[in-house]
Amino acid sequence: MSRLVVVSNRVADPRKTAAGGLAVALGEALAETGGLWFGTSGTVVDSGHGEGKLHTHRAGNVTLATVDLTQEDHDSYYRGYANGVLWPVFHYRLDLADFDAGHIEGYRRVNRMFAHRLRPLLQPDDVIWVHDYHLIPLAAELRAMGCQQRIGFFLHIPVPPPLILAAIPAHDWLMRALFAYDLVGVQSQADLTHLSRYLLSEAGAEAVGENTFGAFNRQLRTGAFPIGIDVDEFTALADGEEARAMIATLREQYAKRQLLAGVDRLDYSKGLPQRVRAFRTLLERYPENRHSATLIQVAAPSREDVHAYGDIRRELEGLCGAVNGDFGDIDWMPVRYIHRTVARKRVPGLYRSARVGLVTPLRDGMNLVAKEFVAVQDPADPGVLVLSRFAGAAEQLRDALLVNPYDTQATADAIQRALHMPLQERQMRHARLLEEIRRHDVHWWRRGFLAALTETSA
Ligand code: ADQ
Repeated sequence: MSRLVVVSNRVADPRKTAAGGLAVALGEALAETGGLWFGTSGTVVDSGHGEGKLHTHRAGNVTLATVDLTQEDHDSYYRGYANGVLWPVFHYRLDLADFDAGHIEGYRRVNRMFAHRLRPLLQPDDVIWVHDYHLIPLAAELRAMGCQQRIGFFLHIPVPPPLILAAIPAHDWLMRALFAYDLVGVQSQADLTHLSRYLLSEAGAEAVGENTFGAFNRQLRTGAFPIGIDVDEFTALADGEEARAMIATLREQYAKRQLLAGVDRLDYSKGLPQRVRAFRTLLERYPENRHSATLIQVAAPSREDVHAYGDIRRELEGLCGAVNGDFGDIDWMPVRYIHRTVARKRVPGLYRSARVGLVTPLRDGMNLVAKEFVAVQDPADPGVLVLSRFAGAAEQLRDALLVNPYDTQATADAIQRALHMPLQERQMRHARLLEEIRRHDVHWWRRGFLAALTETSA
């Protein structure tokens, strides 16, 4: 059996619970064959002080290999290009992209440096699995150094329509690099359709079979592999001490209220201002919810050195303050906004205490919060998931209340329906959602991807 090599921007020690479901699932796959996980260390060093220095350590039979970045590389590769260009464009936000030419140079340079550091660690029959938009050109760099192993790529974020992708200066270079992979996986059927149309119309590729394309003397297989969660790992967290303490506290403090919960990174793709506006509209149109409905919105600080992230923070704080000022009372605060990462062990407690889970991104590759919310509900008295139709998860979670987050009134109406949904309907919807997330969990995802990658001819 071939050894698995995982490459991602950040590396997590799979044995630590804080690492999360994805790290646990990849860690499991790595441990099956003994493997290597390669990425950045998270340490930023001054130029000339050991940039690209490789650190390795063992975690069981898995080797974690990480490299340091210089401040300049971090600014151009990570902040400038990956998060300042690719993240907004792939989330349909051309208006937020900063196409400064210097960033793409850094992105190329760092991907080349990764390839140089990784190459000596590789064995001839390794299977290499590269993750996400930070590393699109990595396989092309490895191939240029003579690597012939099977290499697969999974994109965690959405694929926009071809003309949006084509607005990226040098998009042809970027997307041509995909042909160095044997398999490219995306989250949803919608993403797969966009990718196929791009390859045919912009990259001059030929369809040579189902979801298989030929160009630049190579064949590329593509597929939709919707990522899931580790349902058992997450429900075990819900039964843990921290989650139970959280449930007890919330139950005591909000005994007479109905809780709505939102848990996100503070990112413009997550639709947070739109969500607070919908909640405001709920209180305006359906006054029976006043003094009762309470939104707890946790927004983890994220990429604060990228300009657009400061703007979204200020907007959100203003909107939450206005709802509390206009509707709150001495004994009731409609919105509790927390700008913090909540410990992973406590998150299930918040989900489980909520009557409604609000997952309303403007665009999202998948959105694991939606699946986590479903996983930890009490089947006898479950909360209701209100889910954006623009999250990849909406293709699978058809029994959620699907909303268009740009439509404030319709979203408020859906929240009203969720808050007042009869028990039987809640149970029925929840049972179907739970079955879906169990059937298509994170283990199913990684097995499916790796099986498809192994089938490709190296
Ligand atoms: P993200 O954009 O980070 O991931 P998501 O899928 O929702 O989004 O995962 C977030 C994870 O972080 C969840 O496990 C959640 O519990 C946790 N989290 C979020 N906010 C938190 C907070 N304030 N405190 C504590 N924990 C918090 C990217 C893509 C997604 C895709 C995933 C996986 O953008 O579309 O689903 O990768 O492929």
